[in-house]
Amino acid sequence: MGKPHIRSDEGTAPKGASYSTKSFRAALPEPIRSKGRPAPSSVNPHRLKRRRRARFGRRGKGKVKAVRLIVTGGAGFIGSSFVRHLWRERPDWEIVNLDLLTYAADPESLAAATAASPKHTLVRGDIADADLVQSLFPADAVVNFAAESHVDRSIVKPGLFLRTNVVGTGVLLDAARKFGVGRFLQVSTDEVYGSLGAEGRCSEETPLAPRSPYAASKAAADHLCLSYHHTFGVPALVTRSSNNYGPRQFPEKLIPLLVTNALEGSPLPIYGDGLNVREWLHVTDNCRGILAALERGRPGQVYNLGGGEERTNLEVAGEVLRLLGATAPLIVHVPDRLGHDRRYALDSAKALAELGWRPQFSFGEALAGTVAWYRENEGWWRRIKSGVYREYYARMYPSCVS
Ligand code: NAD
Ligand code: TDX
Repeated sequence: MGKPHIRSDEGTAPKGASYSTKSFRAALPEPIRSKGRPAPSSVNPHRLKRRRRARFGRRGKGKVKAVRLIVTGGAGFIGSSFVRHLWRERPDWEIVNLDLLTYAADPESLAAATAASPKHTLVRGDIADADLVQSLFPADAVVNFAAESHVDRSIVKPGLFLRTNVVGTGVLLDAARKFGVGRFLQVSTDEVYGSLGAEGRCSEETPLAPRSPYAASKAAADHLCLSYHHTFGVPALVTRSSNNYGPRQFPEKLIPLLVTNALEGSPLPIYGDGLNVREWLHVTDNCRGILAALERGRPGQVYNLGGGEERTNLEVAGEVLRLLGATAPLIVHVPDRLGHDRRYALDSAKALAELGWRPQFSFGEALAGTVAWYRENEGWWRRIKSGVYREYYARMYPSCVS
């Protein structure tokens, strides 16, 4: 298969690597077996094959049925991008999308996918609601995006992060254990490794050292997933990506906040000295990595998905202003985030070696495409910014509000 088809609203032209479309079933790796359980004394390979097929591709009359996938948080920024990605790349998959539709959700972003693919069902509900979650099974696989995802909000109100990110993930794992799934993929973050100095990168072996309530809740969820694999044989695996950017990101996160503020002619708030470093990954590249891990990753494993492009926050702000041709001195230094992590950087060699994944978008080009998307979709972000967001903004950035 050639290059992925990427619609213009998903970013600018990819750098050019190709992406395999091996089918979910054909690409499945090792048979699922708990690390803790002894291997069967004699394994008949034909039986294994049958068992594997039975788990992943439930059979109809002589025909392998399409995969039934539970996606959680699939109305959020990355989750909805993943659903649209599947709609293009795996159109025969049935997707049950469980999302609480919090402030961060954008169900309209799924309208086109739903219209074009009747196999997508959006269920409004909480991943911590065990009865509801169990009612969605059986399923061939689960991909868990659902989370409270903003570090600043976790500093204001940590409890919600524990409930959704930790308890919610536990409820999903219990259901996966009870009903049996082919894969359980937990979408995680580079933040679980903690803060780096100027040098070095974190590999999957780096000990976790989360430093914000958000990061701690994600680290706890990662540990839970891997413990369910080790203890119960749930075929769980984890991807940890670096900072995502792209169209339809809620304007509380750095890049959409900078772009939309600049479009409004408002100040661009930069925390502290602005020299904190993040590694940027286009959301479509993350979705490609998640699908590759789902299909080709090994249960019990972690895969880092880093964009490979580090920038200080001041560099990002400068680039946004340049792309918009803004001449006014809009950058404003505001008080630093509590416990602000200095730098994140991932070593993503394992994802390249085992999944054949590497990012396709360059930050320069894809940031231009992202900025263009916000410029062309003013209605989308103005609607968000006119609601309760105003109160949030005034609370978080008092010095930027006149
Ligand atoms: P987001 O905040 O845009 O979306 C989160 C989605 O989860 C929303 O649609 C929300 O309604 C839903 N949700 C929240 N609580 C829920 C609950 N209790 N039950 C069901 N649904 C619920 O987040 P995002 O940026 O798309 O991030 C998705 C995942 O990727 C998260 O797990 C996040 O930790 C992880 N991640 C994000 C980034 C990033 O840069 N944004 C980087 C690495 C990892
Ligand atoms: O107004 C701001 N000013 C500012 O200087 C905001 C919102 C952020 N920042 C800084 C803080 C960080 O150094 O920009 C950097 C990026 O901030 P965020 O967009 O809030 O991202 P970050 O805290 O790095 O976390 C993100 O990446 C990892 C996502 O929000 C997480 O969900 C993901 O797990």
